[in-house]
Amino acid sequence: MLILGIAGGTGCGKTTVVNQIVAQLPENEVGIISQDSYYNDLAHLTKEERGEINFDHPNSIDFDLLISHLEQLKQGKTINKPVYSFVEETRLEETIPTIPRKVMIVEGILVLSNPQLRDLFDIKIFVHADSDERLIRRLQRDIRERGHDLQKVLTRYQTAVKPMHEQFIEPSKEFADIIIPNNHYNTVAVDIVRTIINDKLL
Ligand code: UZR
Ligand code: MG
Repeated sequence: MLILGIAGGTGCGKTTVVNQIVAQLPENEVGIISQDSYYNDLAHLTKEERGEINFDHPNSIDFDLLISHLEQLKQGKTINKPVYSFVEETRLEETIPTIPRKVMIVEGILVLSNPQLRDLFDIKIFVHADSDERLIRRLQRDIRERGHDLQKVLTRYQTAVKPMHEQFIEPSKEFADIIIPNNHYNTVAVDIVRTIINDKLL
């Protein structure tokens, strides 16, 4: 199994990069695990209480579960991946059975910040986009897809997203093997990563 870790700040284009890499590979050879699925279970809190949570701090992620799932996949076992709802801001009851694939991609803002998780990656990638570019993308996405309003997105950006980015995400860049410049969609970089994967698959 080849495990890729893909990190980068909110709105840097991680999801797009992952989708582009995957699109060119044989469907049954790749699996994707998103850090977003592993937010702590907050079912015991009210919606108001959940609104107070700092979702950009490493403590908001169940890294133990993510690491144990990855280890099980490495051993050839199927895992039950949790499902997180961004609208409800909590983990749902259902899980998704996820089988091990030759290539597993783990993506999320903080996946290079956790030493134990980082150790499981064969290739570590950091996707870079400037913060103004990322804020624009974040605004568009959260309003369109995650049911937030302009004021909520901006307040969260100032109080949590930006400070946590500076404290935990940006410093994790130094652990990357490859840094992808992604202010504009970067086809060449995606081709390079895909070539590396194909090379390892053979
Ligand atoms: P990406 N996030 C939410 O907006 N709502 C939640 O319920 C849980 C997380 C955000 C989180 C982080 N921060 O910045 C972002 N907040 O999802 C990470 N607030 O996702 O890498 O796709 O931007
Ligand atoms: Mg994403």
